[in-house]
Amino acid sequence: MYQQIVILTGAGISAESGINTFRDQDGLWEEHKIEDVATPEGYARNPVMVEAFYNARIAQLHDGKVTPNKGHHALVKLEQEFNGELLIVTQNIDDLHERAGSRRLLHMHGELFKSRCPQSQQTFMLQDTFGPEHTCTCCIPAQRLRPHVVWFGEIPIGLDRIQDALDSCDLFIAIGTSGTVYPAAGFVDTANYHGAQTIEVNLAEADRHSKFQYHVQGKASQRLPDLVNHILQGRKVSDLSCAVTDNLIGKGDI
Ligand code: BJW
Repeated sequence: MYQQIVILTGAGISAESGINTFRDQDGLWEEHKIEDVATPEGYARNPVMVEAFYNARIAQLHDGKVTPNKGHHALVKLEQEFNGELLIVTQNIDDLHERAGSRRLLHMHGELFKSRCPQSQQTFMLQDTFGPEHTCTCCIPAQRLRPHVVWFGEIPIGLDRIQDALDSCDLFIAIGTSGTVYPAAGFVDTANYHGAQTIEVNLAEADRHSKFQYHVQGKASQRLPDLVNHILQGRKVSDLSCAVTDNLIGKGDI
């Protein structure tokens, strides 16, 4: 039985709820230049365009068709029924984990429904959408509120808490993330270093150079319910046979 689990989620877990990922076909980075919409420099150059990018994503989340999927719900079941420590670290800025019912959750790249004062760093719940009329109540003169998201070159949120959890976890699960963006992409190294079992759930096939010991290929919504049941039965991911293909590290091949 595991004692401490850390789960990292990425855009793939929300894909089946209708939210585009970043780097897959039709992903957000196909239509938008990263340096324009996901850097502080891009925002400084053209705040109106960046706000429009986030306002469109807010509108999508308000669309009644976007709801949490079975992957999000499986993680809620794990949180509610697992007796040990558990932390879900999400790179996603949507609120689908919360809507499903997850509470032990940390948004390391920020939250779409919050804004932040660029001077005091105080956060505010976003009432509506971003725009020049949205100013802070903490400074004189009032500052234009920016999206509460972590852009390239900025320091992610909650790294001390994440580091503590990774240092002592015995299971690390990464779900629906391409592992291209650091520091999140390096969490598996920390977990491996501390002796945790590490497993990835992804639509894509296992990468030959993957750092994960185990790989479950498939849609998060289809694979997570079984994986969660397996863990709640007190079994190790290393016991899985058909559901999990032992990855190269697990086999000692490399
Ligand atoms: C499914 C599925 C289904 C699909 N089921 N799976 C050179 C080397 C190393 C690092 C750097 C470097 N140069 C610069 C850096 C640092 C930089 C970085 O990592 N750059 C890389 C691109 C190289 N990182 C940063 O700048 C970060 N800050 C930082 O490093 O600070 C310094 C510091 C750190 C620590 C201590 C002290 C100092 C900040 C990164 C901020 C990232 N921000 C974004 C935008 C957030 C706001 C927004 O949403 O608009 O975060 S970028 C974007 O990528 C977003 C995501 O959270 C993030 C990760 O994407 P994700 O989730 O992995 O999505 P995809 O699309 O890439 O992958 C989807 C996956 O799902 C795929 O694998 C599919 O197969 C799978 N999938 N459907 C299961 N149904």
